[in-house]
Amino acid sequence: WSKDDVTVIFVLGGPGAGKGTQCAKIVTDYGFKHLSAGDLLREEQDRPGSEFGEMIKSYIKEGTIVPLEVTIQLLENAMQATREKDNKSLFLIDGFPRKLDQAHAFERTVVPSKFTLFFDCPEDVMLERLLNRGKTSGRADDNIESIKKRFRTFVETSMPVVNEFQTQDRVAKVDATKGADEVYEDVKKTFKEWDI
Ligand code: UP5
Ligand code: MG
Repeated sequence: WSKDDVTVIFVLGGPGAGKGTQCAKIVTDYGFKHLSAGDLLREEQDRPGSEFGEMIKSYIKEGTIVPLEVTIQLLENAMQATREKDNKSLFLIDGFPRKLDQAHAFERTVVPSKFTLFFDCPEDVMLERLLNRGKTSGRADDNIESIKKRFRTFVETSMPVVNEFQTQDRVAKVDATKGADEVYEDVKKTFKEWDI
């Protein structure tokens, strides 16, 4: 497939900012395919026979970033499968890129993103959401120790990605502290501004 007929929007924001929640809403209204890098990594971790299972597990628990080759390959495979099956060319890439090397590699070797939808949320709000979700999510990283590590990685490793895109005027920032429906109203406004 040609890069020219693919639209990619990166969806970034801290752990628990509401990326997955908002992506689900966008999908129902705009016909995007939602690809969560975290979900793809968790699937790969649980896939019998995966050579990366143990490695992914430890990175996720420690809240650190899995080496880019693995994540980019999973994303590319999922994009390819979507193209073949659904003939879709609009992708929301959720929770990626969260390190500068990933951002550069993806935009060079796969396709440049149109812009980044960034959900801005303070840590106290994210913490409350994650602890609450942790009661039922079964996610190995929804506990206080892992959450603190995820916050730290976000600030030190992932915010530089947002800041770099910002210098290129390719970030749309949305306040993620309000209720999910109110946040989504702002997402819709943003999409209009970006001709989506
Ligand atoms: N909620 C959502 N919106 C709300 C709102 N407006 N008001 C009140 N409550 C709201 O939401 C989290 C919780 O908050 C839910 O209970 C929801 O109902 C509620 P969710 O939409 O799930 O937030 P999200 O931002 O998607 O949070 P998530 O925990 O998925 O974010 P992370 O970025 O931490 O997780 P992800 O799955 O992307 O990554 C996990 C790990 O995978 C990373 O830590 C890393 O180790 C690894 N990873 C990589 O190594 N490389 C990658 O490229 C990607 C991931
Ligand atoms: Mg998520």
